[in-house]
Amino acid sequence: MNQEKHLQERALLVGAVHSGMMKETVEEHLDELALLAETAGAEVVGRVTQKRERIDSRYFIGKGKAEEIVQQAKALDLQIIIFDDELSPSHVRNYLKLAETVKVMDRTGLILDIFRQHAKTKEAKTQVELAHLLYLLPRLTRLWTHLERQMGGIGTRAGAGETQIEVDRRLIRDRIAKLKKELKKIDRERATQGKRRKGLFRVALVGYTNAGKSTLMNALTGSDVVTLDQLFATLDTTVRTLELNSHHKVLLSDSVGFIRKLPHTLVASFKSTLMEVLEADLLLIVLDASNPSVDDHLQTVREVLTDIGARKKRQILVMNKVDLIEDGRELQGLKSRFEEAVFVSALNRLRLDPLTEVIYDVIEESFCTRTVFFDHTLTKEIASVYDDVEVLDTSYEEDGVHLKIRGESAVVNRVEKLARRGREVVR
Ligand SMILES: Nc1nc2c(ncn2[C@@H]2O[C@H](COP(=O)(O)OP(=O)(O)OP(=O)(O)O)[C@@H](O)[C@H]2O)c(=O)[nH]1
Ligand SMILES: [Mg+2]
Repeated sequence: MNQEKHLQERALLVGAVHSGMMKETVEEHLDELALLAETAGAEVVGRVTQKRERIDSRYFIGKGKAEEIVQQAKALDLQIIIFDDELSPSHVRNYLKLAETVKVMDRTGLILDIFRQHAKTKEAKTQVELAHLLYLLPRLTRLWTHLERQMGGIGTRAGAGETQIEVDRRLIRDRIAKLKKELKKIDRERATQGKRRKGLFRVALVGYTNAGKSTLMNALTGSDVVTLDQLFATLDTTVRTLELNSHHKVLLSDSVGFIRKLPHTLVASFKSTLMEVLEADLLLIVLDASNPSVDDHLQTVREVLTDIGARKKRQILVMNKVDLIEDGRELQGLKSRFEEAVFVSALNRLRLDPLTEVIYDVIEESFCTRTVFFDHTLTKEIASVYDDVEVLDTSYEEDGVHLKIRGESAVVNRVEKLARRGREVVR
């Protein structure tokens, strides 16, 4: 894939303001968009906000304002205008005509751009390409060559007409089908790997991008996941063993972060990376406690969890970066608002013990240890036990094979039933 970067490109940001939105919220949203733009390699030169109650069908904002913004960008010699909202295919088309040499991009395009730049592994690259093509497909028009330049990613073709577009559409659809197939294969491989680890309790770090998930992963497990003061530094899933104490270990996973208005095509295509979250027994929701938008971030994380079907999982809130909160009253305020949360500093390795203790408590609540026994002849059933739970001890007695097992209560109960039913059948 073409790794187009917007290096040295100077950008103007545009945010739409709806009635009832606080001024600070608007600014915080644009701060985030600026961070996204900078992560993608652009230099943010200016910001424009525009009151909007409804979306204009041609230019998203009113025509007059749209023309004004384009003029302003040209006068400042900027190369790119970035909208904080997703533009429809027809908005993009209209801006291509209006803005001519100045590129017009939306938030989704920008996020996809960062993902394309940061994808390193085959899995991430496949997922990002799929998301990008799904985004591109409805946006193909007669202005294809312009659009291609604007959206990047697929080889340049001069003078493309309608026929060419049809050909391109078909090529893209074929490619989408192929990528989906590849991802299915990756899913299957992951499923077999997952089976081998079934006995262990699984904890997943989830949260807003840049909250410090990877830093926490490294602090807890001594691994070396890359951490950066950038958005979406992590796009892959890493799983490591975390020893809570000499008797208990869990599997801890770190993966891609979430963001407000995360493009739906990305959520859909990152299914295999997010599998670890879906299969976890416990989620640690990591938040940057020092960020003024922390409430919004939590809300977003919950929305994405709902979207992927993981909302009902057991959760612990982890308020990270407490070292950055200098005002004692502010910290106290947060602590009383988020009573259940564990406050830590992953970077300074502060208060990590209380966190591992909370994880341990959850395991104790939901896991149990029991001894079950199977008739000697039930070899297939006995083998299946090893797949489902942790076997702490095995002894061969006259009346059968005794297994001391440990696992989630529901699974342990199921194994016990299997043993009982098996013995009845044998008799
Ligand atoms: N001051 C302070 N900075 C932290 C803390 N934890 C993480 N950071 C910094 O925050 C930035 C982001 O950290 P990461 O661990 O990469 O965050 P992430 O949640 O994995 O982010 P993505 O993978 O990009 O979604 C880095 O510059 C870290 O050094 C902390 O407790 N205190
Ligand atoms: Mg990370």
